[in-house]
Amino acid sequence: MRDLLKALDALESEATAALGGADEAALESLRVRFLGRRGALTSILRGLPELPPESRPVVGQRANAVKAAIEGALEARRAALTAAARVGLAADRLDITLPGRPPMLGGLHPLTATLQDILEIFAHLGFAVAEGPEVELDYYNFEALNIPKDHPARDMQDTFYISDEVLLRTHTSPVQVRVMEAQPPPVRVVVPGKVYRRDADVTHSPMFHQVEGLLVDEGVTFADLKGTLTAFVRLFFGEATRLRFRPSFFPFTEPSAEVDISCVICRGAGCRVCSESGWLEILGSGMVDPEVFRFVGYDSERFTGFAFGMGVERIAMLRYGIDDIRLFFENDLRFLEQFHAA
Ligand code: 2NL
Repeated sequence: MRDLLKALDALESEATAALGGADEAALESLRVRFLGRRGALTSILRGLPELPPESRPVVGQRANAVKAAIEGALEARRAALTAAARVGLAADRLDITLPGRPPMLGGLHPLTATLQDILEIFAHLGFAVAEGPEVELDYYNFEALNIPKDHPARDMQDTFYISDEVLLRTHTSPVQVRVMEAQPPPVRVVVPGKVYRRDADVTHSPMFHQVEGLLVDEGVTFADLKGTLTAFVRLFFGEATRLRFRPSFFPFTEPSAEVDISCVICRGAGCRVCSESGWLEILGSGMVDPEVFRFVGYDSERFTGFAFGMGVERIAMLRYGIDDIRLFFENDLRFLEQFHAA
């Protein structure tokens, strides 16, 4: 009996010590070890009937007390671990009231927005969009547009040549020549795209964007040119905008006219943007020269047409009051973020 009581004492202190430092995972294996069907306590309780009758109540009561103590220690430890876990959860808890970091939103580049607006207006006026190669033959860029070999516009200073007959297009007109070659009149197209010229300062970039337009049909007159360009200008810059058609010269149009609009900044009063003149030049235009029609095989006795060309950068600079063309190509966010639509 004395040995059994000693063993129960040892069991109690061993179990309470082990449980005191146990983590969640150890708790169950300790329960099995000390209280399980094959544990020390169970075997002592099973052996009770073998003991002398006077020892049974003493050992039995002590064994039950040890069992209760171990169960108590087990429960206490489980409660302590649960409480600790709760404290941990509260400390780590996600604060869902904290405002999120807003994702950076992209926006249209000012040149893209300007080009889209220009094309949308001409689509509304019934023009289709045509595109063509940036690497072009001399024939389409110059020859078929009535720009002879000795013309100043063909000067090495202005054109990026790839070989004798191949170059980077200096305007999008060659696309219109290709359109006319490919289809008979009527033609009504606008041609957006990149063009290249050997030129670089605050208002010139070696690569810039143009939109040209071409309309060919029977009975087309200069009045159609004026009406179409007036409609475009008033839709783009506003109904109050005034226009001025000034005589000019292009090898591929006759007669030719440059179009000025009343200054979008000062409305004609005179300011820095319009050099105090009240007017801004925004595009070139004219009636297609019969010589161009001859190159593409159109009958110039039957058909007439008008054409025009504008620089997208120039129009965007006037529209937004930008004084340096290079800002469009530096991709500085401090510049670009100012064009994000409200
Ligand atoms: C300007 C002037 C212009 C054209 C472009 C053209 C095209 C063909 C035939 C005749 Cl296929 N003309 N294009 C005509 C007049 C002016 O552009 O100052 N552009 C920025």
